[in-house]
Amino acid sequence: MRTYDNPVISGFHPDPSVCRVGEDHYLVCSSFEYFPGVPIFHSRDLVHWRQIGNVLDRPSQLGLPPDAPASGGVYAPTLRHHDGLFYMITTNVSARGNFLVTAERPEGPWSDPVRIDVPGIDPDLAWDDDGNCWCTTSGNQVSRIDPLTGAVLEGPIPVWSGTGGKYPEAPHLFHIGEWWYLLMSEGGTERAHAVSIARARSPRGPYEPGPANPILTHRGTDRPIQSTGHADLVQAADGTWWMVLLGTRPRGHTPEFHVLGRETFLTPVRWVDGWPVAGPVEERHAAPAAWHPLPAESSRDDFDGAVLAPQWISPRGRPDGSWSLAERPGRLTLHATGPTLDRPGHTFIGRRQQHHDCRIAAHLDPTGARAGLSVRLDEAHHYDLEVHDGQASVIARIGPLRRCVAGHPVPPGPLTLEIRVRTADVPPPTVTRPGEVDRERTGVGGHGPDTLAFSVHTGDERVLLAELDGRYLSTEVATGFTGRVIGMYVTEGSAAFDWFDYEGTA
Ligand code: 6LW
Repeated sequence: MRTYDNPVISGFHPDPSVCRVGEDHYLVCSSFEYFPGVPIFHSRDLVHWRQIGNVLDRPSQLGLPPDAPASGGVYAPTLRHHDGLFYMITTNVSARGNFLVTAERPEGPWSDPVRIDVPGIDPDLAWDDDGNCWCTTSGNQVSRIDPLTGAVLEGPIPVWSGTGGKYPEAPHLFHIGEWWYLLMSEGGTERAHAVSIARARSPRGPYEPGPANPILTHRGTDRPIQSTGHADLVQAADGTWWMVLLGTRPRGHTPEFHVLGRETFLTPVRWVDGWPVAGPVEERHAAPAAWHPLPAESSRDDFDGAVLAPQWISPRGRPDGSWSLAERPGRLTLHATGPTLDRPGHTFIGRRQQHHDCRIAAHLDPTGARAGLSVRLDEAHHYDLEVHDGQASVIARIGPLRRCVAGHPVPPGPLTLEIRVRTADVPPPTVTRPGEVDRERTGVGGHGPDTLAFSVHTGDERVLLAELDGRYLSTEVATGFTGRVIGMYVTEGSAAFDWFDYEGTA
């Protein structure tokens, strides 16, 4: 039997919403304070996904204030296709509230935003047979809107409060046969997260709760996938039904830490007596019929293209003048815009950490700059491997504490920086010449979820500067809705990155 492994989109990719057009599926996720916003993926089989762009790729569409807090910005989106047009509706909690954009092609270009003045977050769109557009938001409030002008024509009508869990949210309304099904989540996005359902003959209600709510939850279990919820439904071209949802994979000693953010999982759905039944979500399931593997993508970006690949993101924006692929062709040149990674406004271009075990390396010319690689949860939680003035340093920022934990002289000119992330039970790497690693001081060897090892290559030599406990770059410590992002930065002068390599192991 052919199987697939969960998550189907790993790393910080929460709040998935999916739609199908013919044989093609498209999926979007939340992006919070990062630019560009709302990554969009394509798949033929719901298992293998390729990012084809970002829906909100113009600063004017995104409207992120420069001081938007971490985990502010763009919350859960819904993606739908209706009458030849793609619709993506979401909430910018830091600026404009609920809005939608449309496109003829999922790759874009997407329109300018149309504001929808409905209360709540997690907006959903559904159409009835008369062409009315129904927008449902958290608290399960249903409004009839004009999606082209944003006018609210009726409502909001509060239709169902769920089964009693906190935060009834993530509603999605589906017209299936004679029924309108309201799929929603409750219990909060943490370990008690659950998916429940109700149905009615009309979007306005009255709604009858499902007989087996919650229809999916992992609360109180020792399953490796936790916090399952915020789900969306899709029917594949062969008639089978599937659910995409978010979940986490905590690691380490109690209370356990998740470091990759909330990820996107896929699970089959059965219909029993007119109600969908889903879960539990396994690490491995029988695959959908339309098996369609993708060609392997290179893990290395040589910065040879004219545009940045869609996985590269920056906190709050990427101002013109702060970066260039043209200035030194074949290199990504970064110019400092802020003096510290500890506050918004700095120059950082990174990608999501998508594997518990991975190796990240970058080759840069730091001459005259203060630049390096950083693993970040937010401005108050990051580990940096930095080069400045003939010295490579490892800096840990954990909440209010900032400390340089290691330093090593480096010769002038280009060099390679390397970060290895390993789940905690994997033995440390062997190095050509160990630097000074003070395990007591850095906390490695405890019960954290993983270990981050920071090295610098000069010529043939690799010098390990420090190993740090990964728990301080987890959501349980930092709080919030995002996950680890690893990237290149400069906080003084300008630095040119020749390549960036991300290699994940299962
Ligand atoms: C999102 C809410 C949730 O808006 O977390 O897990 C919030 N669900 O539905 C942020 O992702």
